[in-house]
Amino acid sequence: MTNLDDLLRFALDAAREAGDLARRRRGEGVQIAATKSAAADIVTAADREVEALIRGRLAAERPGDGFFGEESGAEQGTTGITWVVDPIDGTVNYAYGIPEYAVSIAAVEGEPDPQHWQALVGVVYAPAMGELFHAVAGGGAWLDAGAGRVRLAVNDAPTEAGALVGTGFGYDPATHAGDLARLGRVMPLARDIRRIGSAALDLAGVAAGRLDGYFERGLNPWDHAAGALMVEEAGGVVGGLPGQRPSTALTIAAGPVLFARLEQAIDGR
Ligand code: LIP
Repeated sequence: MTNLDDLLRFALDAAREAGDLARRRRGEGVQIAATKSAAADIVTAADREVEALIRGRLAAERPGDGFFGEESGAEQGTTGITWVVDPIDGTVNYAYGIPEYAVSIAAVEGEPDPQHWQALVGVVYAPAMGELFHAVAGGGAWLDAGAGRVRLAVNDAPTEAGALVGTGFGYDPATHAGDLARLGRVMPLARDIRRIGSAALDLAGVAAGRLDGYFERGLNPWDHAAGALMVEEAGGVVGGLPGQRPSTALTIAAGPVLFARLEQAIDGR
């Protein structure tokens, strides 16, 4: 039987150490190490160093677990647990000195595929903002900030003004027309939108009630693995294409009432 407390303890400790490393490297100056899917899709030396730190801790403390990370790929484990890691989510924010970036770490059980896995714990740590979001399956979603710990809950009471909706756009300019058309279908539901630049913090924001909802096309599993659990543990709903879980095709997160409205608007039905 997997001990959820052990998983959470590892995730919190690793996220704190990794996030503090990212913040130190940011202060020393960011080095762009490479680009990936498009010219705007950058990876910094810190992304790689932070992921290596997390993998090193896993190898030492949980050697049988699997790994699925943005920068160093996937490695099958023997325990049925896989760690899904985005070392610095919001990499462009990080490169520009915008504080909305986060280390995202999730432990999932079963096949390491978002359509099939069961998320057990999720941690999203924003070191520049001193905010540590965390959730355990069946144990709620929480924010540790300053000296306090508060339980998180999604907003699910739509107001006459409309919903505050987070979203994002892909790195590939060829995808922007479709993303903007999708946003155009959502705007009648919205009082305004926020483009925060980190899916993990968008999802944590929905869980915390800072956003009423969020949607984005083009996310990778490491972008949403931890934040999706937080939204669900905060009383929200997370999905993708109709009847599906989050995927690269689409991620939607909101309270139940707004989720249904967002799903319908995005699908254009
Ligand atoms: C980012 C996401 C963001 C999305 C960006 C990018 P990264 O992840 O967090 O929501 O709009 O295109 O995918 O690349 O910073 O890990």
